[in-house]
Amino acid sequence: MTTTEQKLRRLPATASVADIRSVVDADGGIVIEGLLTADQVARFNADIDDDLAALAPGGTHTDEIAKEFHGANTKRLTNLVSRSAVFREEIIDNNLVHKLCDDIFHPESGTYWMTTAQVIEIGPGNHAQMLHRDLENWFPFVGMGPAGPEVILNFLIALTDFTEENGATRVIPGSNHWPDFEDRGNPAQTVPAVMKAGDALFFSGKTVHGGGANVTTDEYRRAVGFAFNPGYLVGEEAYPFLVDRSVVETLSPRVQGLLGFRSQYPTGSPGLWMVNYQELADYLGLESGR
Ligand SMILES: O=C(O)CCC(=O)C(=O)O
Ligand SMILES: [Fe+2]
Repeated sequence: MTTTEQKLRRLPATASVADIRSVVDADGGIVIEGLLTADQVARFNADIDDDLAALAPGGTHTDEIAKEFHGANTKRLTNLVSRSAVFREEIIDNNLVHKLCDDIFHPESGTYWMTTAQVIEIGPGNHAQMLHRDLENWFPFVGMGPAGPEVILNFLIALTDFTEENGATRVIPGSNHWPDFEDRGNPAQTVPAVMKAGDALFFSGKTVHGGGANVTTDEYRRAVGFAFNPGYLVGEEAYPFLVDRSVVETLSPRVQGLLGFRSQYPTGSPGLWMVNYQELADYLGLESGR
């Protein structure tokens, strides 16, 4: 069980993968300070400002629970790959992001790709999001508890400073080890991920968390969350139908792979997401990275 009130640990983005990994394995999440530079944050914010302004807050889901999860005064902007060059060329091609995903996913599942990426802007008065584990999207893994494989790794980068008052993400350190993943804990067990813009909360799909309540009258807490699944799971966003070919051709091989423009080779499989048992990127005539 977690010790309540245990603070989230923090390391700079220059820390070793082994050091970051040991904190994530123990606590389920960590704040990585300075994952993005101030310049990257400013350029990414500029890329998405107009699209975000045009978006109305609140979920469009017809399912009431999904709508509640979205947040009444929360904006969620998806398909970021098409919207922002900074996102597709810098943020999801960041070396530390890939080193951490390689380290965690490669031994267990062999491969990973991006399941979703969204800007999440929590506005004044928005209630706290229900506590959850991100692996609940792939239900059978709830029953496997802490012994199950890692099925989602999430990076949530602050694009404005995160304070406890403006809705910093709440996390229950150690909940990645709880024996029963039906147990989502309670708000008193959570701690806020207080961060400067450019810092990232990196956490396991096994860790209980939720967006915090924004109790300010005039502050907007903005983040970009992007998450990865092993290549044997179906992602949340259907990138091959969203991202234009002309954009795909400008991307690095590893980002093409994240977005489903290359085949997946999970451990134990000769390949998934293939064309006639051949590499998808060859079929598409994309330069081969394998
Ligand atoms: O906005 C946040 O702080 C967390 C959002 C989240 O956990 C989710 O949407 O799955
Ligand atoms: Fe979540």
